[in-house]
Order: sequence, then structure tokens, then C-alpha cells
Amino acid sequence: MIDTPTHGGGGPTNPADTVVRGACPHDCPDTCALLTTVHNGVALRVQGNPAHRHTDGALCTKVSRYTERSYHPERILQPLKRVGPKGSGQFAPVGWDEALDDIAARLKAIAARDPEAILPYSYAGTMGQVQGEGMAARFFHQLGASHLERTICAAAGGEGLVTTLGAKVGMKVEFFVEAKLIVIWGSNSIASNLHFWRLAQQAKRDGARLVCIDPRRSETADKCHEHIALRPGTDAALALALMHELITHDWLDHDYIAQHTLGWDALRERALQWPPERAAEVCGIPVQQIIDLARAYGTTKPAAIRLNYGMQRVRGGGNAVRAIACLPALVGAWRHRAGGLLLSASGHFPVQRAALHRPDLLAGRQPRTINMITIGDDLLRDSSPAFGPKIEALIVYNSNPVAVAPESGQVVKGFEREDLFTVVLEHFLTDTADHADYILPATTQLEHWDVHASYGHTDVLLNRPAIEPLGQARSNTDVFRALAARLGFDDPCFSDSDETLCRTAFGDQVDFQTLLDQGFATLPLPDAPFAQGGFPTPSGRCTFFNAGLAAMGLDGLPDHLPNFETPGSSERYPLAMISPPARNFLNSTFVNVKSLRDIEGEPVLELHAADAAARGIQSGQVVRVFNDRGEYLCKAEVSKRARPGVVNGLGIWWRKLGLAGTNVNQLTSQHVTDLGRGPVFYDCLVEVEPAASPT
Ligand SMILES: Nc1nc2c(c(=O)[nH]1)N[C@H]1C(S)=C(S)[C@@H](COP(=O)(O)OP(=O)(O)OC[C@H]3O[C@@H](n4cnc5c(=O)[nH]c(N)nc54)[C@H](O)[C@@H]3O)O[C@H]1N2
Ligand SMILES: Nc1nc2c(c(=O)[nH]1)N[C@H]1C(S)=C(S)[C@@H](COP(=O)(O)OP(=O)(O)OC[C@H]3O[C@@H](n4cnc5c(=O)[nH]c(N)nc54)[C@H](O)[C@@H]3O)O[C@H]1N2
Ligand SMILES: [Mo]
Repeated sequence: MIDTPTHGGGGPTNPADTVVRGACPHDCPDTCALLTTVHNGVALRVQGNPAHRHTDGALCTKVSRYTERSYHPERILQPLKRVGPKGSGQFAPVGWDEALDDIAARLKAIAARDPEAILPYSYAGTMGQVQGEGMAARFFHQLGASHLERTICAAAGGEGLVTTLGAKVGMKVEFFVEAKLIVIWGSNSIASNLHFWRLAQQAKRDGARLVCIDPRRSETADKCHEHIALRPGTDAALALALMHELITHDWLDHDYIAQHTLGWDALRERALQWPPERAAEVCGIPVQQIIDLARAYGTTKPAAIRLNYGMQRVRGGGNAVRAIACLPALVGAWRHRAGGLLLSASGHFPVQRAALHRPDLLAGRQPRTINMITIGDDLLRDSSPAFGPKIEALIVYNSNPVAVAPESGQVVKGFEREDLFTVVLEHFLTDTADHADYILPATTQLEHWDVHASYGHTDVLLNRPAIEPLGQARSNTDVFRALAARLGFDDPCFSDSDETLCRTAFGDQVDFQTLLDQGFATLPLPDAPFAQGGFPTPSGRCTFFNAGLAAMGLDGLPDHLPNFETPGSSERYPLAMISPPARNFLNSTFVNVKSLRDIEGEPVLELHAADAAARGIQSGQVVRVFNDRGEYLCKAEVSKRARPGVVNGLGIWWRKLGLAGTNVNQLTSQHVTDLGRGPVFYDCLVEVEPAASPT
């Protein structure tokens, strides 16, 4: 179970220590290679593996505190059963057998009526292929439970990429270091993609120009040469105006366009409708910024775009990604290994989904699909022919929906239903766990096997357990195996060990021995994947005009779609609010780690001085942020990080650790994006006022 000792940087200082190779489980593009130093069965520290090129021996502040999280005094270490009213957070310890027997009996009874009344709810608490959906998908397929559409993060952008480039593919991240222009678009790299930022900084030292496109003056924007502070949800307008300029100045790679793209004439016509003046108006930025960026993009080689998901959490997020993903083909940036675009690299990984998730266990059944972002409304729906059965049971793992899903007032109401049977697999008493009937203690990444793909680089990582499970904690896979046995699921796949699941995840596409020996394996990919076209689209071309979208009655070309909630459309709620991640949290994970929470201080709303003055608001004052969906209390910070008309509510606090038991998702809506049915967290109008009675 324990890895052989390794030497070199980050290695053991005490000969009795063991160093175990692992992988960071968190939902972050960096997917770092970890080295955990273990002494007498206790993990002393977690460090970055210097042998892994992308990690380069360095970790972010959060994960370098991973032992603090794993050994946290509030870690749940035994199964708990609810003893108070729903949501009261009152629990009593219970034995594993009693808990599993009861859960299995309850699920069996519901499934006998209609298995679709059971819903799994999971996301990316761990990004591991095994502790993620490895055994869980098999279990829910065999059961015939409702299918969960896992859209909460990247659905719109993912669909934007797929309908343009053919898959979630792009530049190899390591070559950003050689770029001469880097556009950081909708990403606060210093906070959320630190290992990419290291490359961008090196490129900067080597003479590259860095441009940041973000409504918020983020830490990253501070350090770029130029910051374009556009209004939220206006990125497609900017991209179309850039095309307009590329066309009118003929900064185009005609040869690349002719050979490797589809629908150029139509896109050209669309782009010509977007002179910079029109886009400047929509984006709320100076015309000159657009003109200058177009010139830089059209004349600098190689030019690379680091797009991130921050810009697709709005109604037109899918179209915006489509528009931006067209740009590299127009200037032939893909010809260079340091040119092109990277939003996600996950499509490069040969995950063996059928072998791992076993959809064949459905045996022809086609359960209904529930979109995870409308969980608030869906938990409150009755049975109907259109919806199907009322949701009677919810099994939550790797997610904290009460804190992270939009319109949390509705989500809480749903979770408070006395007739809902809720099981939560967790490390901590999160806002969601507080609403459980049973809480099952889960292992952390130090305590279980897993194997990881990445969305920010192209290496597979293996995670070996460094220590035994703490207390009575059991891995997600273990819980689903145990439930499968109790439900009489006898397919041999339900006995697969975690190591077998690790091997199954990539099958023979990745050499498992390499993973065992060095902890990671690099996918064999060309340096410049689309230098000669060869996009993974049906035509092999970059798809400007997508006939499939047109056939579905959608626009075949990318366009700017205004937000659902545009400033000026509401008299009562004049301010646009975005809620990007706080640097020292990972979504809602780590909010309960005191040393990290202390760095963040309190939940904050950043406002521009003019917006604050108009409302008599000063820094440090408690404010009430509200709209028709609810209200959120937090501290105001009059800040140069906010542009006029836009407020930044940094996320995602646990409600119970925030002010008055609220967090920013009280205000966000359950609308879905143009493509991919994703969330619109950053498409949200609010008003702000000093709180009546400061908390
Ligand atoms: N420290 C930390 N790291 C994280 C996370 C975290 O919570 N904390 N979250 C992880 C997750 S789940 C993900 S999905 C990834 C990527 O996470 P992202 O959501 O891409 O996170 P950020 O890199 O912070 O980028 C968001 C940036 O987009 C900006 N933005 C908001 N609206 C718009 C818009 O309409 N247009 C443009 N151009 N920009 C906009 C925000 O101001 C913010 O600076 O990061 C991961 N890494
Ligand atoms: N307002 C607003 N809301 C947002 C966002 C935003 O930018 N603004 N970002 C959105 C995005 S991008 C995302 S990805 C989602 C994130 O939503 P989630 O994926 O739900 O992320 P977390 O809040 O980190 O919650 C993950 C939970 O999984 C648990 N966990 C971790 N590892 C394990 C394990 O091995 N087993 C079990 N059983 N549990 C484990 C952790 O303890 C944690 O409580 O939030 C979204 N919500
Ligand atoms: Mo995410």
C-alpha cells in the first residue's frame, strides 16, 4: 500500500519517513502531482512533486495545507443519523451496518415503485476517475436511477468548444511559455490556475505582451500589460469586433482559413456587422482598446489565448466560447505550438467511459435526466407526466449543492422536505450534510486510490493512498460496493477493487506501470495539434458555421447574446453581480479550514467608488445585497477591482460560516445557458444597501 521512498527535492528528511506519490484531487486546471511524507502512519506534509514538469515542486497555499484539512478536528469519522428536524444539523452516531442496511432498504422500496425517484447528486469534490463516478455510475446505472446532467461548471464552454473545434482540446499548456502575446480571457490565473501563471510570467520576462479580459481587476489583471474590463457577458461582442478588425486590415491567414475551416463566408458577413464602435458600446470599454487588441492579435506571432470558464457563466456563454475559439484559425495561430487557444484539455484523455461507468447495466432503460443546476426547483416539483416522479431520494457525494447551486433559497427549501430521503457522503458537516438523513464519512485523497485526467495539462496522474482511512471513513467506491451487495447487484463489476478501477479508467491507452513507477504519464500528443488542421470535427475543420446547430433551429454562427439580466433592463436592480472564486477557497471546499478562512477574512462585496458613494456605502460596512430571489449579507469593500455598474461577490462561502447564514448563491438564478444547459452565475442583477442592523 505504501509507495517506495523517493529522493530529491521534497523527499524525506528522516530516513524512517516514506514519501507517497499522489495527485491533487481538486477541481482546478493544474492537477498537481503530490508527494506526501508519512511518518509512523501519519501524513506530515504534502508537497508538489518536482519531477512532474507542470507541478514543478510547487503547490498553492490551499493544498499545501491539505494535511490540516485531512486531520481537521471537525472531520466526520463515523456514520451519522439525523435525530433532529431536517436541516437542523442534529445527528447521532450509528454503526456502518445499521446505516447501510437502512439506506439499502429505503432505496429498494423506492426503486420498487420507480427507480427514477432516486437521484445521484455529485460533482467535482474530487476529480478522480475512481472516487468520482467510478463505482457510483455502475451503481446508479444498475439501479436505473435518474441521470444527473453535470453542468454546473463547464457545460456551456464545453459545448462551445465541441461545436467549433470538435472536442475539449487545445494548445499544450507548456508552450504558452514561448508565446509573444498571451490573452488571458475570463480567468484569474493567479488564483485559479497558478501553474499556468508561472508560464505566462516566464513568457512576459521573455518579452511577451499579456492582456487580461475580465470585468474584475483581478490579481492577474494587475500584473498584465493591459486590462480590458468589459461588462459581464459581452465577450462574444468583443470577439466579433476583433474579427471585424482582422478582416478590414487583412490580418488573416487565408491559406489556413481555406484549408482548415468551415463557413468562412458566413462568419465574415457576421463579423462585419460588428465594428469596434458597436462592440465598445455593448462591452462598456473604450473603442481604442478593441482596435489595439485586434492589431496586437493580428500582427503578433505566436499568439495564444488562455480562455477560462469564468466568461461562460452567462446566457450567451456557449456562443461567446464559439466566437473566441474561431479567432486562432483566422490568424493561423494553430500553426505554431505556442499559438492557438486553451480552454480545456480534457478531451485529449482516452478515458474508457464504457468500461468504467458500465452504461450497459441500464439494459435498455433510459432514465430521465435532471439538470444539477435546477435542483432547487426540481426538488420542489410534484410528479407529472412531463417531469416524471417526484424526487424521493438524493445521494450526494463530492458536492455541496446547498452552497454551490444557484438560487439557494429554493435549494434549501428542497433539502428541507421532510419526505425527502437524503444521504450525504462527506468529510465535513457542510451546509448540504446538515440536511442529510444519513451522513457517511468519506476518505480524503490521502486515504484512497485514484487516477486523474486534467483539464489544464495533458498528463495522467495516479494517486496512491498515503495513510490508512481515518476513523471509520470509507471511500465512495467502498460505499457503493457495499450498497450494491445489499441490493443484490451480482454483476462481477461490483467487486472490482479500487486498483482495478484505476487500471480500467484508461485501459491499455496509458501504461499503468509508468503510473506506478513515477506517478504520472504524459499523453503522446503532437506539439502543435492543429498545425495542419485535423480538428476532431466531422469535417476535420474548425467549424465557424455549424450545420448541426442550425438544424436544431439555433444560430449556426457565433453571435453575441445579451445576458438574461442586462444592466438597464431593471429599474430595481441596476447592478450586475459576478461571483468568481476566492483565492484561498476551492469552490466551497476549504472554507472551514481556519487558517485559509482567516486569509479571506469575511464574505466581501467589491464595489466601485461611484456605486458605493451613490448608496452611502463605505468599506467595512455590512451591506444587504438583494434581488427578487433573496438577500445576501456581507462586508462592502470599495475597491478598484470593481468596474462601475458591476459588483463582485467573491465565493463560495459556506452559508453557516457567512453572515446571517447566507451566501452569494441566494441571488443567482436557475436560468440555463444558450448551449450545454449550463449555469448563469455571472448573469445576475442586484441592488445593494447598507444593512439595517449590522451583524
Ligand atoms: N483558488 C481557486 N482556484 C480555483 C477555483 C476556486 O474556487 N478557487 N475553482 C476551480 C474551478 S471549479 C474552475 S471551473 C476553474 C476555473 O475557474 P474560473 O471560474 O475560470 O475561475 P477564475 O480563473 O477565477 O476566472 C473567473 C474570472 O472570470 C471573470 N469573469 C466573470 N464574468 C466574466 C465575463 O463575463 N467575461 C470575462 N471575460 N470574464 C469574466 C471573473 O471576474 C474572474 O476573474 O478554477 C478552478 N480553480
Ligand atoms: N456563485 C457561484 N457559484 C458557483 C461558482 C461560482 O463561480 N459562483 N462556481 C461553480 C463551479 S465552477 C463549480 S465547479 C461548482 C463546484 O461545486 P462542487 O463540486 O459541489 O464543489 P465544492 O463546493 O468544492 O464541494 C465539493 C464537496 O465534496 C467533498 N469531497 C471532496 N472529496 C471527496 C471525496 O473523496 N468523497 C466525498 N464523498 N466527498 C468529497 C468536499 O468535502 C466538498 O464539500 O460550484 C459552482 N458554483
Ligand atoms: Mo468549476
